[in-house]
Amino acid sequence: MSNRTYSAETLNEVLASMGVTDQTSVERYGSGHINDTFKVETKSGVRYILQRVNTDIFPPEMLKANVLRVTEHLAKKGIKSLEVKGYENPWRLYSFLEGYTSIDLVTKPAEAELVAGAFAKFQNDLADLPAPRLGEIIPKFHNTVDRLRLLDEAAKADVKGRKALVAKELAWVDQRREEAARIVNLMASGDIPERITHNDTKINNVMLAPDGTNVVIDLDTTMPGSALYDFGDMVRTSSAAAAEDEKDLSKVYSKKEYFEALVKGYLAKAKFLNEAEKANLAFSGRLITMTIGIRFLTDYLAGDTYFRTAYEDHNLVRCHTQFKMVESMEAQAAEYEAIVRKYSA
Ligand code: ADP
Ligand code: GN1
Ligand code: MG
Repeated sequence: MSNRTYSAETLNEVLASMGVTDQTSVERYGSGHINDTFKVETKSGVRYILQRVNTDIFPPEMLKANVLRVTEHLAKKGIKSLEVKGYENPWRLYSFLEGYTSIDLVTKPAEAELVAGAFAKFQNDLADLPAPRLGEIIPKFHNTVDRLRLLDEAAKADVKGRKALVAKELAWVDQRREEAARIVNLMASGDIPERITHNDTKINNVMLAPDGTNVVIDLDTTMPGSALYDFGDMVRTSSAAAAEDEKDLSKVYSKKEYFEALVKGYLAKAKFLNEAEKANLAFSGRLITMTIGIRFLTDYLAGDTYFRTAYEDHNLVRCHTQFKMVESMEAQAAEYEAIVRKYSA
């Protein structure tokens, strides 16, 4: 996705429509791949996060309804969450979470434990959200079978003539197709229940404060899903030894001590998990990491229309890191399963 630019006039008009007129600066912020995020400073010292939702990806009205329901539910329970100050589609304004920071990479096991606990608590806090069912913002979001279908379509269409460049990557995927349906099938059979899940449990979607408190942000994909999707994406991002777009693959692997901290932090708070969910925790890390890698590869083949990229091969670089992470998890599968058993006992 190309970076959209907005004139100062547009940004000022948007802010005025949400009651903010004393801004001193409005600057691009964060490292998300989808929305356009800005930090707003004002004369009074009050700060905001202004976001333009990517409407090519999100159905804006459903998204607004979901975000308002989730934030209001959490607020009612006295749980600190994003505070919506204005929402005029496709723009919205949040209070800036003062004193909190987000990180892109775990550097100590305690951070992984904290993040896993934060997402477990988030799932628990939303378990009693009154009916109706939350809108399914992006259907089949983590459905690996469907992601494979989309990869096959993109390879067939080959709009950028890049298929020949990724023969090795496509063969890598082919060797792993068999396991793609496992979670989808367990959900269809009812062995794994549908829950309200976050679905984008990247480490930078938890804001951390020095006193150990945290706030789960980026609620755009909070919708019905599987707890395993959330845990799997935590393993992808919070057990990683290097950034999602690290080019030196010798630096990319899944760190066992971070994985253990994730399991410990998650199981300490996710008391609601059933046996089938627990039995697939380690597997979910491999599956979701492969799935996100498939999505990067698909976007590379499709001409980089979905994820924001900073250079020509960015999506392919991201695909390589994901596949390397999967290989690392595969190599440690027996140890990872043993860790899950240790904390499930
Ligand atoms: P994206 O969907 O593009 O990932 P996010 O909602 O995660 O967008 O926001 C991007 C980044 O902006 C976050 O990782 C975080 O660092 C920062 N951010 C988002 N909301 C807030 C907030 N309310 N207060 C402070 N920082 C925020
Ligand atoms: C996107 O918006 P952001 O950067 O938090 C994507 C996730 C991917 C992630 C990969 C709506 O998340 O699914 O896992 O990039 N979000 C959407 O870094 O597709
Ligand atoms: Mg984000």
